[in-house]
Amino acid sequence: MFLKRAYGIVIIGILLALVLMFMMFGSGLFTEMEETTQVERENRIVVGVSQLGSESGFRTANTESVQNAFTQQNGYFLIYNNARQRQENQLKAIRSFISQRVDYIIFSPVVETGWETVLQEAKEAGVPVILMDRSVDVEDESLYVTCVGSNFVEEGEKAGHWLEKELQKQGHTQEPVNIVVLAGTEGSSSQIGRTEGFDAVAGGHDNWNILEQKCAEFTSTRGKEVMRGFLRKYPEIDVVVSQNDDMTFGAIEAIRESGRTVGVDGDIMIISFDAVESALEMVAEGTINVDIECNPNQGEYLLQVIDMLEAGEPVEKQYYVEEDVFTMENVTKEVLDERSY
Ligand code: GZL
Repeated sequence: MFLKRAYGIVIIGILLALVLMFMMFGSGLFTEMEETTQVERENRIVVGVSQLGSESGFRTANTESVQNAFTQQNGYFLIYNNARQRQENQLKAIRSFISQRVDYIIFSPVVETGWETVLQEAKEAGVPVILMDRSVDVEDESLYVTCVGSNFVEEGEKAGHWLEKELQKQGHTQEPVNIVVLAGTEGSSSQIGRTEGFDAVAGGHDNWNILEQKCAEFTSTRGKEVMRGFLRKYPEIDVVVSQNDDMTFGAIEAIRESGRTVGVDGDIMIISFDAVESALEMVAEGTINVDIECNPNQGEYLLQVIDMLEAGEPVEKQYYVEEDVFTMENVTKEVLDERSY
């Protein structure tokens, strides 16, 4: 009995000693970490990045290009947040960056609207905001310094012009052309721009019937589900316009499950956007007819912009990244070997 009591006293003594040690050093440990972080931050340009999510191959490459640019070796301290496709998470992240007094905020807005208040807060706090990939719809354009991204209307027009040429080549200029559209995230500048651009071209062709445009959230799962619905609803589909490769992958699965074929020699033509490597392989084999590139490698462009701002040089309101259009004719082995995304 005595031994049990002694054992208990020893255990309690050890626990008390541990608690005491933690109180003495534990906080010091955290203070030390904070101080280290503070020291690290002081010597570098601090950039808060709010990425909208990780929904697609494009997004993964876009995130990698930013993380590869804003490195310690390049003199940066990167604070990164993934908003998982939710605007409220981006708003929280931006407010957190403001409270952490970062030097710059970079974000890819999941949708175009709803940013005025938080951008006004950043402006009042003196934190410059740079848009990446997508843009915002605000009255006061002084709320952001610049946007580095794609010309989505031009991308949509490229898709339309390719279809014009293809149908002319096939002598298919009078008969009805039945088109369905898998749209990206409703209200995103990529969905708005690509739709506007393609519709502008389609409006010049009375025989083009856009049967339906439906949101499939830029993901392959939703792309497959929405395409299945289109196939059930429309017996005659000639063209699928899919606003990103991930939705295209899902749509092709659904079309093949229905017993129909796709691509250059298939029942249904496939027009896609992004041109990630795995999609270009499908272009090369004739499964996807054309892929309109959307270049995710924006990190280097963003670095140059911040270098200019740091040097007090003026910057443009909009920078467009270079982009191409891929068909079987120009997806060579070299293109695939050199592809970084
Ligand atoms: C376009 C980008 C789009 C891509 C999709 O710049 O915003 O979002 O086309 C991604 O793959 O989800």
